[in-house]
Amino acid sequence: MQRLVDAQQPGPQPAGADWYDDYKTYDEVNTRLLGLESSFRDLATVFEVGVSIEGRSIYGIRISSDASEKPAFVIQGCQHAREWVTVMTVTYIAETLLEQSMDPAIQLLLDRINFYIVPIVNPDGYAFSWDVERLWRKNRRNNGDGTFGVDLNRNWSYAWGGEGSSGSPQSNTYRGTAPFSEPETAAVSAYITSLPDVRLHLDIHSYSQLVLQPWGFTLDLPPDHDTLDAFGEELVAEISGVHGARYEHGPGAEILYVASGIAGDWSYGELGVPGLTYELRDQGQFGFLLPPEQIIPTCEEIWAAMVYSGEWMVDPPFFK
Ligand code: 0X9
Ligand code: ZN
Repeated sequence: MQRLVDAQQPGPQPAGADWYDDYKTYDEVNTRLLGLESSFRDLATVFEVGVSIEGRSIYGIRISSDASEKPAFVIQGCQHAREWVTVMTVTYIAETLLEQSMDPAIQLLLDRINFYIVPIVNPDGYAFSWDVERLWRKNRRNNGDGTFGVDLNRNWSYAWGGEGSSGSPQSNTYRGTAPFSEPETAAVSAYITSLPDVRLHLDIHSYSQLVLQPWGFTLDLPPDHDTLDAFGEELVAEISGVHGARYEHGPGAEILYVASGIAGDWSYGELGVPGLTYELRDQGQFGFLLPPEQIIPTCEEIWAAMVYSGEWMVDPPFFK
């Protein structure tokens, strides 16, 4: 609402509105989360999910209108270091929930849902991607053989070790030595497990413009395929309604490739809740090096899907 008012008046933009004009570091994102917490004391709490292998905190922000027990909606970004637009988009979702908390539709979501939002699951990899190697993907585990890194999105416990993951430490899809061998996935999964009534878990990646439903580890269709597929269909429609970007949806194994030990399969297989993997912009023109001008359009289109998801989540056909 505030944005509408501002748009009609000449003068400065709302404080910090240009923050999404360019990518932000690990420290800058954390500072932003803390700023949101102090601007919205009644609605937001920053929490530490755990600590990375190099000792960086993995922060999340809990957003809701009160502290009561409610269905939980978990959104995480940046398991893969080089997927920078996911950090901005996941932070934007948190910020927009707060900024628009007086809008009746958003207020209703905040009354009914506890949002748990973690923009950077892989802080060491993210820092390394800024400081040393822009296209780094994995975490920064020293594998002891001269190679570094475990692919966090092959390290989740459900169907760990299967097709589409590697046992070779030098591989970009190295699964690690055991399920949840990595402090980052161990912490995030333990945190999610500790939450009552989780109903939806989104793992945000880039790029390719996809909404990936279960399963990742097998081409077999999941028991709730029809429900999940109808949900996926609505999500891509919401996304394209904003700026016209075309996303596809379907089971990950079918429309992308088979991958085992991924976050979304864990949520669905272990917790019994929909676990979706998003692949944000673009379709390969710039890939991971998405120009900063596309950050805000990406955030805006994914925001539309989040609002739809919240409404779906509190009364989903999935749970009937
Ligand atoms: O391979 C991955 O971890 C994800 N793609 S990415 O390019 N961001 O690395 C996809 C994970 C989900 N994939 C499937 N279900 N196949
Ligand atoms: Zn990824």
